Formats: sequence, structure tokens, C-alpha cells
Amino acid sequence: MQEQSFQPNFPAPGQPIDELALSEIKGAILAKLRLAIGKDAGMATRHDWYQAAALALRDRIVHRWLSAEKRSYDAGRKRVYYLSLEFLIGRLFTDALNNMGLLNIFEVALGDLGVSLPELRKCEPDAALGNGGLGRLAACFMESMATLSIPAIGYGIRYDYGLFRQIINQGWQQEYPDEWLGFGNPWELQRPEVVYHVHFGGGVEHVDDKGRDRAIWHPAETVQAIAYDTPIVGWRGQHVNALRLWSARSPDPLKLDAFNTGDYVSASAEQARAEAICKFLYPNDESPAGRELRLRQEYFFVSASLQDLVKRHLTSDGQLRSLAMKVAVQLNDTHPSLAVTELMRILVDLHNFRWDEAWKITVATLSYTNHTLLPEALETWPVELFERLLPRHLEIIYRINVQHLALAEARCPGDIDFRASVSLIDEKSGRRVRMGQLAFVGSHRINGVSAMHSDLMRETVFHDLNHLYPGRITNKTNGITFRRWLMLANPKLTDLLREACGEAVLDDPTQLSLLEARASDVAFQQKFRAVKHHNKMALARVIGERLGIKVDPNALFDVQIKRIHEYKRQLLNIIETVALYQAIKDNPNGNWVPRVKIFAGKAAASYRYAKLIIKLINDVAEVVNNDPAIGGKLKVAFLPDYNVSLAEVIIPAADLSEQISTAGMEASGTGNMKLALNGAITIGTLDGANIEIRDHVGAENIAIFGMEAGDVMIRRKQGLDAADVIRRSPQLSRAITSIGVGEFSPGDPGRFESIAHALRYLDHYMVSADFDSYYETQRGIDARWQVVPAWTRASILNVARMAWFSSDRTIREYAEEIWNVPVNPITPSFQEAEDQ
Ligand code: NBG
Repeated sequence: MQEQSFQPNFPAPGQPIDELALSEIKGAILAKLRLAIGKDAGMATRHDWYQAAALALRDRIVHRWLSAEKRSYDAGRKRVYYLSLEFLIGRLFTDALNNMGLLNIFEVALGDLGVSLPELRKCEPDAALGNGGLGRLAACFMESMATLSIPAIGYGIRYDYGLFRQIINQGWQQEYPDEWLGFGNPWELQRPEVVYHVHFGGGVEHVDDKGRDRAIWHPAETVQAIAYDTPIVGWRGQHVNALRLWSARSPDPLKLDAFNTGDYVSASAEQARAEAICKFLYPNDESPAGRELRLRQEYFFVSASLQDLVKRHLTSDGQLRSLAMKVAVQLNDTHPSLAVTELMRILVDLHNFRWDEAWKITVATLSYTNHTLLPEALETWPVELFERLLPRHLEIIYRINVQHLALAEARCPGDIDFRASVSLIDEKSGRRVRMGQLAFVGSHRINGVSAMHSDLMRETVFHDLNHLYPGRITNKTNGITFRRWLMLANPKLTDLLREACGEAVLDDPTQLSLLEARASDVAFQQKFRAVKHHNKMALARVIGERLGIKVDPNALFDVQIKRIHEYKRQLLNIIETVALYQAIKDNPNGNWVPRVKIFAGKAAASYRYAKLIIKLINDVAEVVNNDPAIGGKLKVAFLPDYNVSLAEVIIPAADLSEQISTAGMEASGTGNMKLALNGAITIGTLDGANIEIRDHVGAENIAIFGMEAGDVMIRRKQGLDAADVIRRSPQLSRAITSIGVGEFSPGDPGRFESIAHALRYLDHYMVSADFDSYYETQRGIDARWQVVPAWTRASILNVARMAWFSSDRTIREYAEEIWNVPVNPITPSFQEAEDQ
């Protein structure tokens, strides 16, 4: 893959390299190579050099980490614990170098040693411990918490295998294991001494203790959780936090009796059962066995994390009464909801608290972020499974529910429907525990991730709970870390911004507004376009290398990169592609804007329809890319194995950002922010954070189309047959017909019949209903693209006005309004002294 060359982001340009520091770093790298890797420079592979450089860097980070820890501890500062089953980190090497201010000096040092930093960078596998937006948000938040000097720990699972590797074979997605730990991981520090026992199953004994609700759990099974810490360094290296990931093992790893009789399989059966917990990032929960494993994962990481934080709190405070004053626990989605019951169990069963006091502490300590309104993503678990795996937790849930339903009864006397709707137990579809309700009831704040999403939470899924606990729901619009998504991904643009807005822009993104004055400046526009062109050349090379498709960097790069899902409507995009292709074919000499439609994203392994959409994109690509009749005016490229590193190449090269979800269905989006920050114009619906992006960049600098969330609800109620809209739209009708009869799949003409059928008769996601509006808006984009200064101006204004979408802003809001922890400003005066 073509990588950008790395330039110093600081110190300021032109500043000479400190020779002493340079030789120290060279020495450190060589020492690691010999002593930690056990190789001479002559024998070392590129990967050895990467490991050595990473370890030399890690040493420098660890010094800061230890002093940051000591400072927070001595000051008795409140800590944030971010519980998330997903952290989609990507690569750490250049991220950490950049934040430590060492990018330039390491590049020179490595160069002197005969190795290239951009080459070494490619040796690092992506840490893909997440599926998509939710996991990447957690990674951006970790970086921003460190940047803002908030003492924090991210807790999650150290999966042996991350998100699957996607291979496209004959147009179809295939999944392969992601062996990200195959060559070791230089960032993590194993903590063999940090081990907790996590229990499952068994029975509960009730203790008569004068109404304290205490019980003793006699579990049937025990698993050990071992900590691995990865330091996360903030911007300018002022603060370092840990990402603590748990690995599972059996306390009894090998049954010697069985082993000695030659029964090797049962000798390590317990170990295999324990290790299954951290084997891999959860795919889809379809089989019952898979479901049980998922619940085990959830409890495993919640229990280990809470034991760890309680222990830390007891060490510094000596008692748990003050927990909420010193600890804020953020639940990232419903996956860690068991924290509500586990904290209650720790307080009541293990530390003898009265129920009511324990409940106050729990609610004051916890808060919960909701990331989706899709009903299938709001977890529920069969009561029977809970009873078998977590009998004491089920009792606690029942006990919480009694109190909670009494409150509901007091609020709406006699209203059975209201009680059924807020209950922690769903009685309708076989008795099930509702994790969203549990997290809501056990948290003092519940937040959505964009203004619209938070409003819809109040109006829909949590309508009744909001009535019962008014004021708990709050909004925290997502953000992205500019260090990774601007400075590292787009060094050329960063340099231009430093030139135009001053060095302060690196610390304070609001300085980006200084670009406004330059938006129409001809010379500046030229420089700005040169940067985009450079990035497009790099992407064009990647497309050529990986797909063998030749694309023209002067064409409009139209980008849709995200998980493949019906509500995200890649289908709308590819049908528009088909319609455009047909229009070009009808009139090959028309004034067409050359376009490259770029797609990337993974479909869940069991999501057959989404996988069929991938196949359709690739089948359309095959026909369009090889049709000489359209003279190369349109190209389609599906880049396989989308991950953070690929995003870092695509985003800086995008001209047009596709954010076209069915209105009301995308909670926020964060890719939309990354693309706009890098100067892409958004074509999008009024959904999620698109609305706030429009409010910031200005309605004239974004292309909004389609139905609004309210229209969607009304149309769904009216019935979904799309025959009427298709009849009125000859282009849509023709595109659907050609897909349905197999024009793009001549070898298997019936392949896409189901898609054509769904578009005609179901259209749950309003693809047909929104088509005309989308098509017209795309032609408006064509017209705007041809007026180069106006397009460039809009693109510059997007960059200038995106500062608010920094995850530093988001984290500051969480800190002030949910966690109640102080935030330190970012100060460019950066102390090296602590390294000593
Ligand atoms: C996703 C939403 C996105 C949102 C991210 C981060 C899940 C369950 N939800 O719209 O779909 O940007 O969360 O909040 O991954």
C-alpha cells in the first residue's frame, strides 16, 4: 500500500534536530534490537526493527505513564472507567510517536539506521477489537481522555482474534480469522499479578441478616481474568492512561490425572472452555451456544473490571461509601449492563451495605451510552439462561425490578401497559431480561450520541422510562480525534493548515475558523486542491494495486465506507450507480462528470442480505469497469478488508462523502465527521450527526436529500409497497429491472431477484422511496463539481467549520456533565523533564 511520508507535526518546521537526542534514540532502538529481540542489525527483519522501535518508544511512554499515575493517585483524583466490549484501535506506532512529539526524530533515527519508518509502520497489524462505529468511538475517547489529562482506564477483552479479515472471492465476502497477535504485541504489558476470579453458575444461599438482602453465591465454575495493559498517550505526551484488556484462563489449566492416562483432550478441556471467552470478538448471536458465550464474555469483563476498580478505590479511600465521588463508570452500550447488578452484589453481598444505600451508590457511579435505536441491537437474554449462568444476578434484577415497578405504579397508577413497558423483564416474547432497561434504571445519566438520536430516544425506545425518570437522558454528540483523523491521516493538509491558521491549530481546532478568510483565495485554493490531488493519487495507487482497476485522480471520488447494512443503504448508492451507468450509455457524448464510486465495509458473517449487496456492488463493478461504451466516465471499486488503516488512506482522498442512511436510523455516524474534516462534501439524509454537521458547515456546503425521520415513520405506517414511486420513476424502474433480470449477473440471472422484489414490495429502508431525490441531488453534485472555485470553497469551509466535532469537545462534555471530573487544558508547553 502507498503510505504518506511522515513529517514532523511538532516541533515547528525548520527546527533542527537535537543531535544528542537523536543518537540516544538510535542507541535505544539498537539496544532493544539486541537485548529484547536478540538480533544484530545485520540479521534483523523489518518486523524486528518495528518491534525494537516500538519498544524504545514504549519505554518513553511508560516513564510518563508512571508519573501521570502517581500524580493522579497523590492528588486523589476522580477516575473514569470506560467499559466497552469493543476498542477499534487500529495501529498505535505513529499515533503514539505523533502524540509524544517524536515522529520526526524517530524517522530520522531509523533512516540513519537504514530503515524507513513508513515501511515499518506497515508491519503493525491493526488492533481490530471492534466492529465499527461504537468500537472506534471508544478508541477516539481513550485518546481524548489522555489528551485532556483525565485519569481513566478503558476496560475490555483481549480477544485472541479481532474482527474477521474480509476477502472478496469472485465478488463474494469470505471471512478469515484475524491473527493480530501472531507476531506478539509490543504495546501491551502483561500483568500476571493482576488476576481476578470470575464465577458462573451454581446456587444462592440466603442469609437471614435483618433485611439486608444479603446472599452467598456458591458458584459452580470459576475462570481467571488476567490483565494486559496498553498505554494510551495523549496529545503532546502530557498524560498517559491504560487500556486494560482481560484475558481468560482456567485456574486448573491441566488435569494431570487425565493427561497421564493419555486423555489429552479432557486434560485441558477446562482451559479450552475458559479460553473460549476471550477467543474472538463476538460475531453474530445466532446459535444458542454462541449466545451463552456472549453473556459469559459480558459478565467476565464486567466482573473483572469492577473487582479491579473497587480494589483500587479501597486502596486509596479505605471504604466504598465514597465510591461515586471518586469513580465514574461509563457503560458503552448495553454490553456492560451487568455492571449494575455486579456492583450491587459487591456492595450488598460482599461489603454488607444496606440495599438502599448500595443502590444510591450504584446509580450515582454508573452512566450509560446508547448507540442505536434498532430493536435487534437492544440486547435481551432469556431468563432461563440467566438463571443458569448468573443466578444471584437474576435475583438482584428481580429485586431492583420490585422497587422500580412500585415507582412506576406510583407514577401511573393502574397502568399495566406502562409497567410492562418499563419492566426489566420482557414478559411478551418468552421471559427475557432487558439489558437496555437495566442500564437505564441503574444509571444517573443516559446519553444518546447525536441531538436527533437523543430526542428519538426520549420519544421512542425510552419514552416511558424517560417519563419515570425525567431528566436522566442527555445528549453527547460523538466526536473524532483530530490527531489520528487529520494530523496522521492527512499530513499534507495538516501542514497547509499550520501555515494558514498557525501552529496553535494543533492544540486548538477552533483555530480552523481562520480558514474562512482564505476560502475564496485563488492561491490558497490551488494549494488546497494540490493536497487533495496528492491524497487521491495515493488512493488511486491502492485501488490499482489491490483491484487492478485504473482510476483517474481527476475524477470525482465518491466514497461510502462503513459496515454494510440495509439501513446504511449501500443499495441506494449502487442503484444510483446503475442508473447513472445507463444514462451515460444512452448518451455517451453528454457532459458527464467522471466519477469513481468507492465502497468499503464488512458485512456480519451471518447477514446474508448484506453479503448479497456486496456481491451486487462487485457485479456492477465488473460490468461498468469493463464497458468501453462509457469511456471510463464511471468506475466502481469495492476495496476489501476495510479497517482503520484503510480508512486513513481513503478519507483524505474523498471528494464526496455518502451518509445516506434511512432517516431516523443512524444514531450518529463518525465517518461523516472524518470525511467532512478532510474536505469531502457530504451527500446525506437528515439523520444522526449529519444534521449537526449541516448546522456547522452551513446548508449551502452540504447536499441534503430525502425523507426526514417523521416522513419515514408515516410512510411505514401507511404500508410500504413502492410500486407507486417506481411507476413514477423511469430511471429507478429500469435500474431495478435490469438488476432483477440478471443484466449484471448473466451467469446467474436470478441472483438478485430477491433484491428487486424487496425494492418493489417491501422497501422497509425507503431505498425506492428516496431514489429520485437522491438521483437529482447527485446530478446537482455533478453540476457543482464543474465549478471548481465554488466546489473548493465549499470544501475548505467544511474543514474550517468542523472543529466542534473533535472528540476533545465530546469528552469535555462527558467530564463536566456526566462524570463530574475536572479537565486540564492542552498546553503546548511540554515538559521533557519527566522523562528523566
Ligand atoms: C453505532 C451507530 C453509529 C454511531 C456509533 C458510535 C453501534 C451499535 N452503533 O451511528 O450505529 O456513530 O455507534 O456512537 O455500533
